[in-house]
Amino acid sequence: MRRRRLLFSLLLVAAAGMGTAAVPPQPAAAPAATPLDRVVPAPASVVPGGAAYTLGEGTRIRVPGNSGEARKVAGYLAGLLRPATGFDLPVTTKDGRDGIVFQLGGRGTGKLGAEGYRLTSGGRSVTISAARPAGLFHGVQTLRQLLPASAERRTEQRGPWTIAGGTITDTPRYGHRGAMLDVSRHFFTVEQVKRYIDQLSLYKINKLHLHLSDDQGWRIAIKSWPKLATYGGSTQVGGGKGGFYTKDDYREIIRYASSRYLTVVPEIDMPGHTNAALASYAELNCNGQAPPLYTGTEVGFSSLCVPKQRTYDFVDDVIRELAAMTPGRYLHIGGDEAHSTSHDDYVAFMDRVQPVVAKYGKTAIGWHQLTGAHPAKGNVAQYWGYDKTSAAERAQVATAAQNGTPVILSPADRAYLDMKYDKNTPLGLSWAGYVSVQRSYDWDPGTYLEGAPASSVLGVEAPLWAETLSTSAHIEYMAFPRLPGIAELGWSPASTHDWDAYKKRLAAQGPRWDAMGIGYYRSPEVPWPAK
Ligand code: TNX
Repeated sequence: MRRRRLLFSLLLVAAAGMGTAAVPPQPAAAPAATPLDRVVPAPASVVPGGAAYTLGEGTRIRVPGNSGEARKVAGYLAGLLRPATGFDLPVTTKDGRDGIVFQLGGRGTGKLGAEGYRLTSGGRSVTISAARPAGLFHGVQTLRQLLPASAERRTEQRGPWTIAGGTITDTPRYGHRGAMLDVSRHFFTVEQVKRYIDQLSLYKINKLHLHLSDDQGWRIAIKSWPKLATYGGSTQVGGGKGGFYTKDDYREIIRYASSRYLTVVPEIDMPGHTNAALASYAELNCNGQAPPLYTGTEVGFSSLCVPKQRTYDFVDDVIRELAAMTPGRYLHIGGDEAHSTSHDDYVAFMDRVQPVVAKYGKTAIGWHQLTGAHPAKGNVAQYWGYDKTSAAERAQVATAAQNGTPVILSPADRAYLDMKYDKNTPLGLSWAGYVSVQRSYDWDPGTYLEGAPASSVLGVEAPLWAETLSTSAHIEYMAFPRLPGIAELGWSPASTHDWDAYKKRLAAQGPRWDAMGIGYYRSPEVPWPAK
């Protein structure tokens, strides 16, 4: 690093000679450190106080003990902070009381569970303790937000890199904090998915649901039915060239997600939303004729052929191959908007498909229409109703929840990131109404679905459907600033819920997104600092 410092000074001299500043002028007084509670999602407990800690040229990241995983998280943190600070930030297994200290296991960490952490900052060190590596990782996300936003830039910035003194003790409200990306309506590359994964992990999201098949495209290679991907994946909404993930691509997404402590939940939507599959194999159609590929945005016109045995050969092969590639416990089988499948056929289909998921060792998640069939024990319903969803339909989901079906909440008029913010939003849809930032944040997952016991709620998920979205910039404009609100509903205790306080914490994220190159929607509901 010394060499880089020297180079940096030379550049400064050179720049001074040209009459331009290489770095912004130093503010008269260093800005106050970020208060410990200005974090999204809100931590469960914050006790501020004591001296602040400032990172310096000699700061080390200490990972005593021999956990390779903890060392990886430390290396990840060093990689995040080196560019802006210009510090070496070596990761060492040497014990010591100064620097950034990771403590895995040990005294007092038992209560932190699988994902919780404690962050203690003061004087000569900031310590992150956790029972499990996921907790260290989430603690790192908090640490990032306590540093100045410029820490997120990829070029050297001026400090100071000060973290306020005190202790945060933090564990999640729910174990399931998801985001869904629709890669079917428009295909997103592995690189684009990784970029979104990095953004999700900032807010402690721990599930990435990939909507891998729909009418417009089949996006995952299946060896026993190769044309699903090569033909069924060859287009997208609007008629672009589409694409699909090879098995290696898919494994790379899973590897990357798990390095950010997210589990991938793959979805094959059935029996509706299957035009891409039906177009690829004539034998899957009741009339034996393959329809053309589809590039529009209508829903509800396609169905697998429920009475045909070949359908179940297909389902078995797809689920077997997908299960073999997927380390997580869940496979999502869709089941929404099967408007071209009769009710009896729908029930018969779900009765045959759920045991296949179980046979390959997985738990099925279905969109909440699954509760109109016979959800198998342990299988999960994902509620995506909205304010116009009938009382009967809500009651059907609530009754299933009372009878033991766990529920993930994705109410479309709250959690759907593809809904327009208001009438002027250039992207997105509005069938569930406009979803402002406040509306997406201001609800309680514990009491939202009347009649569903609070204990049936596994957590929340923010789906992002991609009929109108085809670039990372589109994803980011719709996800930010609403995604952090859904993440907070999943992580933070209900007692922290307060829109007026939340919008100020959210506003402080704006400069971070600017530093990261995330083009968010500057909603007038949020008091963003001036740019
Ligand atoms: C409904 S939500 C759908 C999707 C659409 C989405 C658009 C759900 C389970 N089905 O097919 O993409 O609306 O907002």
